[in-house]
Amino acid sequence: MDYVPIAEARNQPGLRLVMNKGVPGPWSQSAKYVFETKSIPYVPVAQLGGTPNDELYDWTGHRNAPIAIYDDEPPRIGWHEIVMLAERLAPDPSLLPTDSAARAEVFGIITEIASENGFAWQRRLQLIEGLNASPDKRVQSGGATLASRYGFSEAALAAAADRASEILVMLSARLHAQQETGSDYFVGDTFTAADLYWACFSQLVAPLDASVNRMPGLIRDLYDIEGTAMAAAVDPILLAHRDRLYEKHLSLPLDF
Ligand SMILES: N[C@@H](CCC(=O)N[C@@H](CS)C(=O)NCC(=O)O)C(=O)O
Repeated sequence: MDYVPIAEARNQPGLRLVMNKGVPGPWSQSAKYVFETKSIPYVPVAQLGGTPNDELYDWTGHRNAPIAIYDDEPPRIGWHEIVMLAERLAPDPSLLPTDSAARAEVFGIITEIASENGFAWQRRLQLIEGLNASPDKRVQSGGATLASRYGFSEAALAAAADRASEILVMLSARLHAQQETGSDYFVGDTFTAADLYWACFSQLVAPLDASVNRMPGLIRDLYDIEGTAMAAAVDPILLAHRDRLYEKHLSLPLDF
């Protein structure tokens, strides 16, 4: 990704998208694909995980990613507001069903995957534990920063595997039920934001192969759950769905 320096990006009109640099952070990757799917051009800007990002804070009031800044509108940081911005800028192709009940299902699914205390939140608590255990002081310091930003505690960590597994089981049950009705997608029979978010967040249990995902080895090892108690919750249908989504709807290799 050819990131544009903050000083340059902040004076430009149009869409600027701040993303985690150097790792396929799933919130950032999802935001990237949301805009890409709709062919909305953006200026890519880098956020460095686990660091203060003071220049970013000075511009947007935020230190993490993603952040979508459109013209002189307020920065958008949550997945929902980012999806809604994209839907406004380019309604076609829509990533949301036209039917309200189906839309509620899409939002509910992404909430379970990506919102506070959802699947990825739990996985991040586990990743932070891994970073804290590193002998490398810089890695440890990054872990400490993330711990303070994202609600790390021993009690939260202790509950993380069960909470994350429960959500994975819900997602796979849903895919099985959909398949029985003849659909290859989470909601209805078209590609929606729920599929897009799952594809990106699935990396947190099964990162894509190094041939299409050149992520740092340390983070890859932390993302990978093979051999852990959570592995049983990853029904093969979840990964088959993800693979199909990248094949049909999302560009590879991953770019970060
Ligand atoms: N605000 C986003 C979530 C953003 C988020 O959790 N970002 C994390 C992804 S791991 C991040 O940038 N972490 C690196 C850091 O805080 O330095 C949303 O609610 O959709």
